[in-house]
Amino acid sequence: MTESFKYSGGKGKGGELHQSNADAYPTMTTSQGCPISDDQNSLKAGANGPTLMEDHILREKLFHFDHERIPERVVHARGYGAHGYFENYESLSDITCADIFQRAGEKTPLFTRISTVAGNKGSGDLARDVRGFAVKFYTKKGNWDLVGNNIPVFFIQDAMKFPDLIHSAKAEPDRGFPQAQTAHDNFWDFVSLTPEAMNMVMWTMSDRAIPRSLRFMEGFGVHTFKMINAKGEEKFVKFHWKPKLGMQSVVWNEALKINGADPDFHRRDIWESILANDYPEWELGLQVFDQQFADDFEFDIFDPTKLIPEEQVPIKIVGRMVLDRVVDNFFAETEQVAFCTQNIVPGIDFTPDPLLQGRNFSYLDTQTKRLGGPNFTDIPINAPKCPMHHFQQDGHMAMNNPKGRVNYEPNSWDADENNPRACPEQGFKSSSEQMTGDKTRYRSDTFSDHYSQARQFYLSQTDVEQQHIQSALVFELSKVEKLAIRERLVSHLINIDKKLAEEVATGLGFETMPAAAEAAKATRTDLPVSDALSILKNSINTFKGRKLGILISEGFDGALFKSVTDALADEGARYEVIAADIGGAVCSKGNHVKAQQAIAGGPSVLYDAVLVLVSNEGADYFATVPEAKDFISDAYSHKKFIGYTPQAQSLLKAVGLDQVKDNGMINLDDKEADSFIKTLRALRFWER
Ligand code: HDE
Repeated sequence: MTESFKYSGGKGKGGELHQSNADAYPTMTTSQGCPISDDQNSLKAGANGPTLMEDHILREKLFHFDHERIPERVVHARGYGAHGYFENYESLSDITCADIFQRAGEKTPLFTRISTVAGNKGSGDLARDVRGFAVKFYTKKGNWDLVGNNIPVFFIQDAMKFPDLIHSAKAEPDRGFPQAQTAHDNFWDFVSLTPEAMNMVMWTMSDRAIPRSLRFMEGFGVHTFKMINAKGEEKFVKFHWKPKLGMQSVVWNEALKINGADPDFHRRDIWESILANDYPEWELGLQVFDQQFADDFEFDIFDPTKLIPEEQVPIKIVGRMVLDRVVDNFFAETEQVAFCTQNIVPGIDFTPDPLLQGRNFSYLDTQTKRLGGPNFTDIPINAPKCPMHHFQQDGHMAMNNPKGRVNYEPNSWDADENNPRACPEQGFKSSSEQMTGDKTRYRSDTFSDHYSQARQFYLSQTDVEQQHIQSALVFELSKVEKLAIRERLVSHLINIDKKLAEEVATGLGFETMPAAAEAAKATRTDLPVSDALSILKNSINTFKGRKLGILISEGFDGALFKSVTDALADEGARYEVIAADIGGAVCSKGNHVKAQQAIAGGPSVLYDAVLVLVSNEGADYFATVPEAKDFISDAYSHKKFIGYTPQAQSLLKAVGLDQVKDNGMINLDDKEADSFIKTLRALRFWER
């Protein structure tokens, strides 16, 4: 049955469609509420005459349209947000008096926005990049913004260098490209002259920078913060988000192809999973430590280019974040949300981390520019959900205007809700700290070890992950034109791991190795491997939340289709059907199955694994279709599991895989659907 569309209406003299407010449609008005009689034609002097200035309806419509854009974020322009809640597992009153952590089981509403950093608003989701991971908790004692990344360390140690870092990473200023990628001279020039960036460079060249889904990556607060309890006792804390469905990334060649096939891959995935009630979920973890640990630790805890391995300070899981509601309006919520690192609440405090200190200025400043004035805090997505009472007033777009006469303090007017006073007991108190020292521009020498943790990260990876880092470095540096920059970067790699440096040098076709970069501090070789730093060492063996692509043709095996899709549902996984055309196909039993993709628009890069469910004739046909051949050969080279039945033989032959018998190629004739799905839990067949 075809779906019916409401497009009925009368025709104008030019044949244009005029839809009217019949059938219970509301009346269209101007933004002043004036009803509109004709939304197709402007007011003219005669049918072929010029448009009249008097046409207030046209002028208002164009005026508003002309002002639809606001400046995109200087960084993190491309992002996607959703609503949800934080559920606190147990009272943390021994560590913090932050209201959100006081009561077990309490839920606090929140809004989360995940983003790439370098690309413009319209850039592709699969850029090799850090992901921003920003959460706004609407607590009962004010908004707390935890504005982190999916990588626990940062490129630089001082806010002074942030504009330089970002200028170097974004499109080069003369040519305006490349877009959303660091594979160009300026970025590698800057970082190769900034050795403190090396730890983060290892992370951004790793699979962490190309997540399969925003649901399958960790998040980190990065800086060390403080928590303070009601007695005034202080602890240091680092924040972690652990994805419920484990971590997973794509391979680089796949990322490049996804960006072409579906540049909205990550945002679509969030949208679809929430609408399917398969809610993205993370647990919040804290690394809590004291001054003694800080004094004993190998690095300065205020240096944001360093992390604290989980093996040294275990993570205490304290609650979970569930994203269960998509936005009603992308602009109003995802675009207008204004995260500010300085939005904290009693019980949490800053540390002197020089990056965090700089951010506390920058975010408020940038939001004022982006959203047009100081009243952006009244936009619903930014407004606290707890009572607010203050004497700030007026300014552009003032919407939340206090009543009454009193707008200053001290005053001698009566107590009412428009006459707030400070609360010495429960109000925000900065932790007291003794500070001494000269006023100086000085980088602490406790920040000078640039390579040891980069080495620790690299050595903590599996062989497969190390190879990915090598290839990523070779890929990026191959796009760098200046040989001296390539060499300079390799000279740093020698200080991280000699073998890595040699592999990259070989990949770049160097004839001789450069000398090692001069190190401010020699690389420590005694840091133990940290398994927590690897994605693959932490796989959780599930296909839940993943997607199988099922390629069908006319006459496919309907019974097998049913058993596989039933098993997928039991696993909590989803599937899409890909067919010769979007009409789908009729199975051997005569049942029609709709397709979600035609083969030309549904490449296997969009799926975690594929199943080729075709008849003999279907296989013969697909063997002549280039996209169908890519479907299989890409899945194979991206190390995906490929399920098939013997009928697929001619298609497999067409891509040279008919004789391949590795354990990632699964003949469904020999295997039950359930056990096929169990095999998929490994996510990739890396041995291939
Ligand atoms: Fe940001 N950063 N940043 N940043 N950042 C912004 O704020 C800045 C840094 C991060 O989804 C901007 O609203 C400075 C570290 C996220 O809306 C801006 C420094 C980390 C987001 C800004 C840093 C981040 C931003 C741009 C060095 C991880 C997106 C537009 C001192 C811990 C939030 C805006 C969203 C956004 C400045 C470093 C994360 C310009 C000056 C480190 C997730 O204010």
